[in-house]
Amino acid sequence: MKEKENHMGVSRRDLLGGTAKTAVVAGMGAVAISGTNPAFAQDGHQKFEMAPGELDEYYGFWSSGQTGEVRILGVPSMRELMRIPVFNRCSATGWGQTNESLKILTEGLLPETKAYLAAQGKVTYDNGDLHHPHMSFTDGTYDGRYIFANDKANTRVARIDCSTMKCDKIIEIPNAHDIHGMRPQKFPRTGYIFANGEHEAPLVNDGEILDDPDQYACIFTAIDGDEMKVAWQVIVSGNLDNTDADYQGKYAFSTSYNSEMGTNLAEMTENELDHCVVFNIKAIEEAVAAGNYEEMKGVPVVDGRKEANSQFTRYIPIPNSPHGCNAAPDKKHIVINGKLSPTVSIIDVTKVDALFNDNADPRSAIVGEPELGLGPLHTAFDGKGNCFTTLFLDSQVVKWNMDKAIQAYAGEDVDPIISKVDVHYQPGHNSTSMGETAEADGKWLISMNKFSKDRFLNVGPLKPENEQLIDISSDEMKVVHDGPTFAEPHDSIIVHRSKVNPAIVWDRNDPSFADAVKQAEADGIDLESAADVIRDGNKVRVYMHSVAPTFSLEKFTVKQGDEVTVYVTNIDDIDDLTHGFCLANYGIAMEVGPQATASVTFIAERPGVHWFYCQWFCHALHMEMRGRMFVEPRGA
Ligand code: K7E
Ligand code: CUA
Repeated sequence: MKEKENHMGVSRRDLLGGTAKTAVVAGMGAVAISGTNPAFAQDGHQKFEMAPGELDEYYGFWSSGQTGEVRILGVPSMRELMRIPVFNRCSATGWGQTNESLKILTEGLLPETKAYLAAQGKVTYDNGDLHHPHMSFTDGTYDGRYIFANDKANTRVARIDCSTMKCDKIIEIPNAHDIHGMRPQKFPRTGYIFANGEHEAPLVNDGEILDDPDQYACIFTAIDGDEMKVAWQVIVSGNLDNTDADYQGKYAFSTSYNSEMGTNLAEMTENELDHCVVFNIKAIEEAVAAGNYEEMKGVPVVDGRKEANSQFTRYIPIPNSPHGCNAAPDKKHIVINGKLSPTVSIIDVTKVDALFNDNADPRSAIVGEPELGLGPLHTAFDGKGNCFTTLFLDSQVVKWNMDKAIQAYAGEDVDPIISKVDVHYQPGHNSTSMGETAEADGKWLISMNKFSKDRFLNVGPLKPENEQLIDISSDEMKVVHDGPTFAEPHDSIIVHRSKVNPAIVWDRNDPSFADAVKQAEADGIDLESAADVIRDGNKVRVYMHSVAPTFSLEKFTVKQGDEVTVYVTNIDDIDDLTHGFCLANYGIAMEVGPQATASVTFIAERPGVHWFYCQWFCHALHMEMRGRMFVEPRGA
């Protein structure tokens, strides 16, 4: 586990007195993960409204779909706390423009992608489709190190460092197409990130094979989450959708639709049964260690297709085009959500060994298949034996009991369904507090609904989506809050705040600006006291530091056509004192957090006087925090 110093100095909050201390006195300071806390009780349901200054019990990490970022919300208040740019271009922070972010956005791209982008006059993509943010695990629960997230649009996986809450690595996945389902290994630790390539394509996709779907395949990928490198891949039959890992560290499970391997809707939905692919991690690791693989684009690839009959995979038939894949906190069951079937299928992981060792009938691992309603997509858990499944077509969430579903499947006359609640409208993912870990605590459920329709003021043809907060502390689920959000939070996780411990200011040794530190050393510059301009041919490096409300350089001069790099080091060392550097009419703006260095490179093609200013409000004299760049015209 990576440790970072948190600079727990004097904070503005401490100085302001009041709220934080009052909250501690009221019992919010150190919250046990389970049990009833009086600070969170409210008439008839759990308390979800936070008074001004009150802190939430949980961090929510939200995807944003085609927006490409990760969002942090406070749960249960549903207040949006922060946005973390990942696959998108962010005007406020300079993500996608600063040298530090461009390094992260470009270093993991494949050579052919770089060539494609270069032909577009770009160095990186500026869109993404981020569906699934999930935290790293140690021993079956969140460990607060990282958030991982997929990009379905451009086949990438990103990592967010939870000490800074900034993206620190992005890799493109070779051989696969369009990463969709993605989950971290739960045990013994993360470990691997399992990532599903959703769309099938020729294995060598160089144009040699085109309209010949028989030669297409899908790829399952295991990424080393510490190194952010692909460890191995498996070729599979059918399209891969969602995935999850067991609590034993033995298997990963992926839902797979289109077992027909069709390319249009009619073909893809023909079969009544599709499947869940089970990946045997040890068997794959042993084959890779023994050299029994094919290397493709530098990655070991093994053949786990149905017809290959290997020890790498098993295919459990599931009705029909299954979607969500959710490991229960009982550490024993995996719930596969039927989508086009009104059922979910329950896999008992203790019965999976026999599928590999004794070639048992794959369906023998199914121990329950309750019929829940129309369009089951995803299931979450309360840690008390109950499950919550979204019903897309019914616009409901159904609460059902795992044991009773298993008893009913065994022939007993019991009804596993406990209750249903209407949600508004068409839910996709749902998530419960700590629900994808062994520490599921059964307090809150978020239903992430694809349509809000009439729930909010009309804002034109494009409407927000609607995430509803549901109190699940009793058998009757209560919708207590509507939360409109912009496109498109597929998925979220709700992490107890005791698991997350972000830094207050940046660590001067943070690797994200190590290149700037190295360049400054080579130039003989001390970044923290810099006010220098270094000319190196037609390259100019401008070093300045900021301390509210000033930049250390009020002006600097370059020549038209120079390649200019501006390095700004924010030496303010207290919380919440971010500066910015915005160079007007040059299209440049970046955030510089306390104790961080940020840099940006541009060609000074515009002669004249150009103001730069701080665009993050930092001080009563923030407007005065500015300076001039003089650009001498060519030939002057
Ligand atoms: Cu169901 Cu991309 Cu997780 Cu959306 S996927 S709902
Ligand atoms: Cu510095 Cu605003």
